[in-house]
Amino acid sequence: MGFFDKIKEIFKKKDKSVETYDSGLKESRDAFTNRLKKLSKKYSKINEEYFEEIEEILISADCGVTFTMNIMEELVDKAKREKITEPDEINDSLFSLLFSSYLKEEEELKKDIVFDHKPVVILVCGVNGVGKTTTIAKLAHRYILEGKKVLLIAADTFRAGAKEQLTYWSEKINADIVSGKENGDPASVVFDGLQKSKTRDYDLIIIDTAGRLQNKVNLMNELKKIGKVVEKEGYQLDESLLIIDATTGQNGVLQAKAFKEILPLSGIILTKMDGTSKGGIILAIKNELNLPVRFIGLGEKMDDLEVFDLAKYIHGLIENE
Ligand SMILES: Nc1nc2c(ncn2[C@@H]2O[C@H](COP(=O)(O)OP(=O)(O)OP(=O)(O)O)[C@@H](O)[C@H]2O)c(=O)[nH]1
Ligand SMILES: [Mg+2]
Repeated sequence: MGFFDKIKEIFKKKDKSVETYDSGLKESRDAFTNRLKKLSKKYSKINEEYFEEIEEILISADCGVTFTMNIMEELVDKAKREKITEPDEINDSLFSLLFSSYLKEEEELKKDIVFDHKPVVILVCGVNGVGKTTTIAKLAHRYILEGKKVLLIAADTFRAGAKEQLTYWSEKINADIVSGKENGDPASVVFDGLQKSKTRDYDLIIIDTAGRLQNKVNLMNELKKIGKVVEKEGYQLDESLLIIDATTGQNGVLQAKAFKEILPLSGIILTKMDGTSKGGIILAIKNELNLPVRFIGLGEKMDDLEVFDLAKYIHGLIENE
């Protein structure tokens, strides 16, 4: 059984989450798998040009140059070694090379938030407009539906209207919220939030932050100060999650490198996957950052956030071809 068939076999019964992946990955599917399929129809036997076209597809899917070059080398070797000449067979080998080594490794990785104490405290960071506030609302919504009590802290005091945006979502999803004055000290908003939390029994606290990487020193100080307040008040920062907008492609990888220097990250949430054909960013992140993708945003609705699952992701890439 080829790699494509194996993945399809896993998903004979589609649940809602598989459907969200399938519909959110439509653009990536068109740009990646469907292009590969067309390619295999165009050529009757593989040759150097065929490999060049595959390389182009990987690069335009934003898999990253280094990763693409490594994969191409392995693919050419494999074709020679196993005397593969059929385009379809090469495409199948490509998928195996791209994903199968990860599939095993992925199964052991922690993805969802672990609620082994109360409250779990999460800090969310990322540059302007990547989807921090919306994703926080989606995360909160997810756990509120599971019966958890959630507090949101609007520590983005920098951008006008940020507090109102989070307040809007908190009302929609029934989360409590603490916010402060515009241009006030973000750490003191966090302090206020933690005081409130001492009188209530929250399962989860999520802190929204301002995304100004342009001023790295300020941001670093701000995030450090937030971390200190959390500890001083007797809590621990359980997770620091970085939001990356998938439509920014390789630029997102650079942002992650910059944030990694500022604070220890526990993982990445990749947003707006539905609005891009550059699905290969997942592979670039895995290869260059050594940080797990924990959740993936596949649309603008509150339930369009899924725990990242590589097998579902691959299924989304190859479905309906
Ligand atoms: N299509 C799509 N849109 C998304 C997704 N996640 C967020 N968005 C949209 O991205 C836009 C920006 O989202 P915000 O949550 O305001 O981003 P932010 O990082 O908080 O922005 P700042 O606070 O200005 O730094 C909004 O219009 C969201 O609806 C997603 O997974 N898919
Ligand atoms: Mg925001």
